Amino acid sequence: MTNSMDDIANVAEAFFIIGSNTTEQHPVFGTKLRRAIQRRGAKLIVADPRRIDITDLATVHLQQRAGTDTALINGLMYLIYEKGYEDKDFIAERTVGFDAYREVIKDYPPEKVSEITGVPVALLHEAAEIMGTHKPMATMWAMGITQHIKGVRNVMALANLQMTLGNMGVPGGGTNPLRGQNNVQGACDLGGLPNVYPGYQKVTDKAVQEKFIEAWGATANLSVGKTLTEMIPDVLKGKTNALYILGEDPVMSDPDTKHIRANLEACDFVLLQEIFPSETAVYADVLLPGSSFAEKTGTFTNTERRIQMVRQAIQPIGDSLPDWQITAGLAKRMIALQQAQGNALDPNLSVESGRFAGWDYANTAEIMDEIAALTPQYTGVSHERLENGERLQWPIRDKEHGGTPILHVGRFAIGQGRFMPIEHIPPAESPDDEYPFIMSTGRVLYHWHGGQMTRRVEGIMEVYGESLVEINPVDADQLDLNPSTGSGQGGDSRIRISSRRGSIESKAIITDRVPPGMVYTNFHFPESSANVLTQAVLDPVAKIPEFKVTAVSVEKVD
Ligand SMILES: Nc1nc2c(c(=O)[nH]1)N[C@H]1C(S)=C(S)[C@@H](COP(=O)(O)OP(=O)(O)OC[C@H]3O[C@@H](n4cnc5c(=O)[nH]c(N)nc54)[C@H](O)[C@@H]3O)O[C@H]1N2
Ligand SMILES: Nc1nc2c(c(=O)[nH]1)N[C@H]1C(S)=C(S)[C@@H](COP(=O)(O)OP(=O)(O)OC[C@H]3O[C@@H](n4cnc5c(=O)[nH]c(N)nc54)[C@H](O)[C@@H]3O)O[C@H]1N2
Ligand SMILES: [Mo]
Repeated sequence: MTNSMDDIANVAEAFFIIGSNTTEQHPVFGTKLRRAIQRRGAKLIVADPRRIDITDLATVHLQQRAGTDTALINGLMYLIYEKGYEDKDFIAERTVGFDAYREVIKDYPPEKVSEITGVPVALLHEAAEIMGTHKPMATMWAMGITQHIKGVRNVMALANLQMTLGNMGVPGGGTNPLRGQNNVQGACDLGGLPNVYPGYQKVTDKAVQEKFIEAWGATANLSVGKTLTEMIPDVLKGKTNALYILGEDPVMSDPDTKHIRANLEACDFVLLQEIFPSETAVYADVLLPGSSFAEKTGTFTNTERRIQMVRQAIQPIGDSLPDWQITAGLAKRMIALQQAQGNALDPNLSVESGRFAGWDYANTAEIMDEIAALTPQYTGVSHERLENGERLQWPIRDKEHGGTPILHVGRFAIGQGRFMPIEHIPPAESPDDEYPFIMSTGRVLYHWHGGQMTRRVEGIMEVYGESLVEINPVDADQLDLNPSTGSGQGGDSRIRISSRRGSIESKAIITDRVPPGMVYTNFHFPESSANVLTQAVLDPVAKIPEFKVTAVSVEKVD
């Protein structure tokens, strides 16, 4: 997030939530937003194909067809310019690329946008009016707009919107992706991406390479690596021979499960580091027991770039170890093995050669010192400061600096903000005669992804113990599903959902949360996981799969 949860909740005149089920999937922030709307009358615009909980509080709910967000956002900007709501000073002083972008927007008049998105013209006007007259407005999004072949385009379109309105670098504004996992922000910050070292320092940059070769005493890998969505399918292409999987359950979470299983099956060596024997564990040659968050000390970096201390509460269970100790142990053994075989790639690369290359950390505070030394955003961070209760949001320039709650104040990190001309493109699959429904996938409040953790909790299983697929009453009628028998809201109707990749069966929940023609499935239960149906088509830049749009057929199961 460019901004902080508190400045958004306290200052924004309006919120634009697009593609995020904020109250169910981000409940802490969701609660703050709910309060701001109820207590101080902040306006809310929600753009989501489903009627999620927070739409009850919305002034306007734009219920666009899944996969039409770029057209929707461009259409709103068309109207913002028509009414002269743009921030001319901001555009002139802080941005470049305006003219080419402005030309593209002229192609998105409301009638055309309404046809693509299914959103009535009057609602487009109403939303543009709120955006133009309520500043600052904070824009929030999550997987609803990124898990598409045009995920990056959607995000750029939102950046265009916020620059147009001058809502950048101010409290209550900003472009705010709501990060999903507790530490996904931290994992990205520290180099968990294939093209960067810690601190988003490019692997292809010569000066950066030298910095890390020097610090780690190691021969650095100088080329861009592969993303998760490329590594596993590369097994069957003969380009991946071994996988070290750490805290991921790809059999549940990657698109096109059948294909994932075939790749894992064919892989020469699969090493899995887990806290539970997951669905992926059956393919593991070796299973290493990691300790869970409660058994170790370290930090998580949350969605607003805040680095937070997490302290060990209990001793590691059984033979498990904190993940960093397992990884360090593996690294040391591999270095020793290379040396024994006379293959050390670099004379400095030895267990004795010093802390960084030797992996000889005494504790996670020492790891944080190394992070601070090498990662520009984390320069001022130490466990000591966090233990003293300092609330630090990166960038933290030095040991005295108090952190940065809002990014891009006065100027963008890259200098001038760049408008990008973004055209709408359709999703990879659209409904047709054979597969007439759009399936979208995501989460429910009660479960976490593949469900390894939440399906082990009795209380949760009592409330939500099996997969439920949302289907509209109009479609339920046509399929002759019976809402009145059985226990749940969908009665005991079972449906079979099929795509070009496979088929699952699930109980149906009949609800107008989804519009006619759309079903909503989750991937929390192995026996009816959405990913049996999804397709491994990727955004060309981010390589994120199109989890949010799949063409499917739906039948009643007797
Ligand atoms: N309880 C719980 N909370 C979680 C998680 C969990 O597993 N369980 N996972 C965490 C993680 S890692 C993540 S990434 C986040 C995800 O958080 P979110 O992205 O907020 O959640 P999703 O369920 O993926 O669905 C996003 C929303 O996108 C909408 N949507 C579907 N298709 C489209 C479309 O084409 N356009 C638009 N605009 N919207 C669309 C859906 O209706 C849904 O409301 O949640 C985090 N929080
Ligand atoms: N169809 C569809 N698929 C999706 C999505 C979607 O919206 N739709 N969303 C995608 C998104 S945004 C995400 S983030 C992914 C999530 O995909 P995954 O990360 O594969 O899902 P999780 O179930 O969270 O898997 C994490 C595993 O880590 C283990 N674990 C937990 N704590 C620890 C620990 O401290 N150490 C170790 N070693 N292991 C631990 C858990 O037991 C669990 O099995 O799913 C993606 N897949
Ligand atoms: Mo996620």
